[in-house]
Amino acid sequence: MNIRTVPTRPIEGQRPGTSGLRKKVAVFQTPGYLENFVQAIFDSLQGFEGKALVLGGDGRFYNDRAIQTIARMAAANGFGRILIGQRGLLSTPAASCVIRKHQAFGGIILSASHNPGGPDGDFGIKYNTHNGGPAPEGITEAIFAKTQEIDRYRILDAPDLDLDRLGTTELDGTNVEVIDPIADYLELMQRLFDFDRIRDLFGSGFRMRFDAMSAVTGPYAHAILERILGAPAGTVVHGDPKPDFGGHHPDPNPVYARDLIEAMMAPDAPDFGAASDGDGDRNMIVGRGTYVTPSDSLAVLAANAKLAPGYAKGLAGVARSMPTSRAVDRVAEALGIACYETPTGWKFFGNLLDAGMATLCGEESAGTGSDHVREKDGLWAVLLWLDILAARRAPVAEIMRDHWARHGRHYYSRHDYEEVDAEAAQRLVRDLRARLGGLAGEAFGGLRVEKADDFAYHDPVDGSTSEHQGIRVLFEDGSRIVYRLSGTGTAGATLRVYLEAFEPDPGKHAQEPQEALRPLIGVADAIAGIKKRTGRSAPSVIT
Ligand code: VG1
Ligand code: CO
Repeated sequence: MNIRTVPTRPIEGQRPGTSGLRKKVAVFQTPGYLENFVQAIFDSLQGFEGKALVLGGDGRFYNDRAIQTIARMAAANGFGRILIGQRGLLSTPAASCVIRKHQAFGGIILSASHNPGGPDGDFGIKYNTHNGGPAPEGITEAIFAKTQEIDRYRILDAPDLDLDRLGTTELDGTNVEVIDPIADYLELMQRLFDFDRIRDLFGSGFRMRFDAMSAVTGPYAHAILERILGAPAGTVVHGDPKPDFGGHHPDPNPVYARDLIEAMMAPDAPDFGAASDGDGDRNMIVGRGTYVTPSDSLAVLAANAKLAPGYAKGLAGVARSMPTSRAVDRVAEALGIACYETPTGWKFFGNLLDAGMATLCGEESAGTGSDHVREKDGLWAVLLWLDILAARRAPVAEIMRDHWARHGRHYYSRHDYEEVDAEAAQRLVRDLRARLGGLAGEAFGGLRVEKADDFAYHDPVDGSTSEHQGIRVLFEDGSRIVYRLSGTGTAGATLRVYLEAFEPDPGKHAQEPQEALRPLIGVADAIAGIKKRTGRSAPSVIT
């Protein structure tokens, strides 16, 4: 077959964000856009000749075309094996699992995760390294540098691969293996959790609703929850992956997964509800009549992990992204284990997991995971919850009340101002940064600032430093406001404001979070001038 070297020129704006390169589908469809970025990935790597590459995505629009192109380029660049999920599908955590299990050199995951799909939606691509985790900043910056000097890419002239049929074919000396996207992942889950106990739970009449949001987790959830764990058919809803996610915004939060929230708040609600995002790495947990915030979920999982066989020996440590509430910190303290605070984005957990310093990690954006893979893992979090529920046989609401009574409650909410004017958003953050030195000691509506800073992370494993990771304002009463700009959007800027207030008194644990946080919400605007600067009277999404 024929390897073609195609001349090209650098394309602006190919810098990966919080989690890979994300752009509108139309941008990815412009000639050379995908090819340039993929070649830049390969150009920034060394020693992959003859080795394996894992390739798969969340099935969104353009997934199928991109896979064909990337496979031809990987073969032309000298990979020895390419492992592709059947029909081009691999959830992000399953891709991480496959990379690790088959000791691949790395993997390319096609997803814009929680961003909408379809021809007018978003597309994304990211590179994961040998440990199965998202490439750290050093590599993503090297990829970006290569995109700025690229002058050719290599691709094979070959007909399309048949991705529907399992098995191995050859592409000009490279073995292409179309693999079952579920098998390796399922095997791993069976090692971590007590499947018999969960089967008994379902057998006892326990009812669940899992909303796959027409995204990649559907086939995994059908197989694991319904076929293997014996949950009744119909437990999984929106279980067919669709290129446009059936018009859903595949972000599992109370706003975009409203259906599920309504079902869980109804008088005949199931015992347990959950949802996952476009690429299957996020999770939302809901009990009957009870929404569990991701930060609380992380804390509860950390406190109860020992009940699951995979974690029976206890946790080495826990880690959370900086804006995530400090509920898990209290659990770590009670357990006598370390708690690490990292910048937003799963790539920062990789070193801690590899070094055995943390076992469980989580983010307020509905990402939870452990050292079983190097990505956050939506279905894993749901299975860990199920295993805990099967062991404790208590309703979710009771588990939450117990948890707060023991550790105190962290009222928490995130307010997003989506697609605001990028210049105005950047100015807001710049101006805040300039005032940081003088904020300590100032009082806003009765709340006195104890400390304010621009979060910088010093990785305890590799010694690297990542600066400007979000502005923190800490108050004397233990409450906190964090401001940061999203790194995953594709239009304008998204300002995220994270609000947290601690309440130790069990007599005050039944408040509605927006009510409990009302004073802090006012202070957040008073400090940063959000309404005036963004021209928005209210956030676009409150979670
Ligand atoms: C968001 C979340 C962050 C998460 C990232 C990728 O980033 O806040 O916690 O790791 O998305 O998640 P940002 O920069 O927009 O705040 V996923 O499920 O979209 O890969
Ligand atoms: Co995701």
